[in-house]
Amino acid sequence: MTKKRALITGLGGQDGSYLAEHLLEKGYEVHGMIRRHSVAENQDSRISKITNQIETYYGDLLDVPSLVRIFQASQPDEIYNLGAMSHVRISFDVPSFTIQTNGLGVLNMLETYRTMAPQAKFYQASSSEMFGNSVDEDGIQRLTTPMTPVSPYGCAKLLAYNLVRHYRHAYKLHACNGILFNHESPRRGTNFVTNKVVKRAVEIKLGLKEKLELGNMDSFRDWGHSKDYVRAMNLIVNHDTPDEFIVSTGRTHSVRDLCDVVFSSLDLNYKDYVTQNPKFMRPEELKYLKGDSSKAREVLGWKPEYTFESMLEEMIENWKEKLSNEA
Ligand code: G4F
Repeated sequence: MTKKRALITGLGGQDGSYLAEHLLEKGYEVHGMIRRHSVAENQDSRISKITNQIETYYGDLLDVPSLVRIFQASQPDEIYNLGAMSHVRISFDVPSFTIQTNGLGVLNMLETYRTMAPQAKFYQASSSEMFGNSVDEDGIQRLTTPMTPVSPYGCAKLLAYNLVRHYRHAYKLHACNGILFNHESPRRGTNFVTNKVVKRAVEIKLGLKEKLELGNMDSFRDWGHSKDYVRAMNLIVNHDTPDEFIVSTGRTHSVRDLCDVVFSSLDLNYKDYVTQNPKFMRPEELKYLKGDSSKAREVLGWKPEYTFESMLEEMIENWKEKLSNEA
């Protein structure tokens, strides 16, 4: 039997790398787009163990000739568009770049898909940031909750979300949106709050650092594990009909709770170490996220394997292992 061919943009990121591993395990032929990084080692640090099993291409969502070349070479059956400017706070600093990459970049992907591989299935990495501060009366975001984004990142993701729906209806394409709530792992960048807190707490425990500076500690997030969420992406794209799905744990914690759990598990009190620095605040903050993923659970049979605590434990162990030689 011929193998299914998957094309992943954002291959070198947290989700791209876990998705590639998941699809290899499922017997796929995996192709992926990576962006050039001036430090070559950083370009493929998350995929170094699998580079000999996959095809990688340099490309960019804003460089249509590169997309055409990659579609021609990979002949995809499934396309996972995970490439993006993924940091919400930084999107306020580079709003134009963010709107171009996360909005126009998706249009470029959809046009290349429509013209070169319309028989393929398409997954778009949509985000809970699209909801902004909109929440139902019972404190939950669902597919019917209005979307009122509060960052350039969220605005661009909402444009992309609507483009995917439009292309599905207008051109009868199998194009899907996964609305993923926050998802983390040891591979998370250390400028996102979970891995920032975990890394610094372990450094403090080992005597390598003294303080942790954060922004808003009173926002709430629905945090899951990236490994669980990439499984959902594959289920979403392979569902009979192209559709929208929320992927979330249904539990929410504040940044303060996060600090408490992480520092306590190292026998430390976060209050002794954490200070607030306005530098890490956002001009407008999304205050609260808790997603209803019942459709993904019922229709796709998806459920997360990690809990908030087991995910953080894995991240703590990762930093203990990496940093213990430096102590
Ligand atoms: O970890 P964060 O930067 O994630 P954020 O902004 O929620 O975005 C992530 O989740 C989205 C899904 O909703 C994705 F679409 C997006 O790509 C990304 O993966 O911040 C989480 C919370 C925020 O409320 C932030 O204000 O933590 C707060 N926070 C407090 N201090 C901080 C810090 N965030 C960061 N990054 N750094 C801080 O020092």
